Amino acid sequence: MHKLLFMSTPVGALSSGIGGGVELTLYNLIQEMQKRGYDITTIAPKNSYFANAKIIEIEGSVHIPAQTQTRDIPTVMPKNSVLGNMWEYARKVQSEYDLIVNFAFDWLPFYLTPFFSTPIAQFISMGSLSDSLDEMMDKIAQQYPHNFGVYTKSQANTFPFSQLCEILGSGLDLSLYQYSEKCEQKLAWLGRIAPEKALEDAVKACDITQVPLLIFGKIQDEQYWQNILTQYPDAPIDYRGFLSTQDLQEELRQCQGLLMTPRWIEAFGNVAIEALACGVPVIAYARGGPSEIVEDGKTGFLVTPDSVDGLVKAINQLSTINRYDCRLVVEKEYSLEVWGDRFEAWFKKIVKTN
Ligand code: HBI
Repeated sequence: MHKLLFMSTPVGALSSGIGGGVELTLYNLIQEMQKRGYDITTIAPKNSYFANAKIIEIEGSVHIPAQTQTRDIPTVMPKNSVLGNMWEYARKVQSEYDLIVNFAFDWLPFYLTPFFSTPIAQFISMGSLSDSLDEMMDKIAQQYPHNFGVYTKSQANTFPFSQLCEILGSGLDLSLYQYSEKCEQKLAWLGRIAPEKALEDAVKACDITQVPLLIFGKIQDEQYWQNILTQYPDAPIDYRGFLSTQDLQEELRQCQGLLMTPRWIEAFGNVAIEALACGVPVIAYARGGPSEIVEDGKTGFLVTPDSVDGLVKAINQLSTINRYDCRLVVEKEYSLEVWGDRFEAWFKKIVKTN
């Protein structure tokens, strides 16, 4: 196994921030596998860009983000779908590759899998969101029982084929994140600004405690963002924008804590390990990926889901956390090397068994 073809998400161009956590996962995996001598090519929508990566840009209409739809929505294919165009190209070049890795959370790639001769590893970037997609994923998982990889057990448990999922966790290039012992009296919130991330809870908690809140990330839902500003006109918030990792960690590491308020089952929560890598404790709702990352009382606090009072209580206990413990846990469990080993072993198992 030497040449790998990565198939990106169709929701937007890589590095636009629309792709959320899967963009960071894709970027880190490309870097780590190239370091191990693999030849990686990525197929992605037009205007995608990653440093130090081979990207084939494909024209076409981007797809609706699945998490904005309800469970019963039929699968929708836009005119001139970029996803259709990406997979048409992949079919033509597949014989040049030892393995294809799908990162799209969409019906089409799963449907096409049995029509491909090159093995396809399916990396699932979210928890279950749609009945028609669950049905198609389950059908393919039964046919290719080794080929489904996820971030966490709680994410796997949202699918009917949970027992078949390879739990891969996540990883970070720790050299990009500088540990900071000291911090100022301010909190951070980091992620796509969209309803499923429930930023409003973090803003409300900071309105109550009057601790300043730095907000980082792409505004994916403008109306949702405006509603928050209208609802909490006096909250001490400062929108910092969608920053590069370098600029983000410079500001993040000065914070007393990160607030994670996912309304949905967060598949992993890369932002949690980004904060911990800087020595910043994480206060998170006890659901999904973050509940498997944060050690309550040691590297942050796990709070009753959707309880703003719980957030407020935890904010007042942040000074009891030893910030260096946060950095240590990331070095031990979430380095690129440890994570790369898990992915490489999974890829080898798929090539061997397909
Ligand atoms: N929605 N339709 C669709 N397809 C994706 O690949 C997709 C998505 N929503 C979000 C998403 N991928 C990634 O941002 C995940 O990391 C959340």
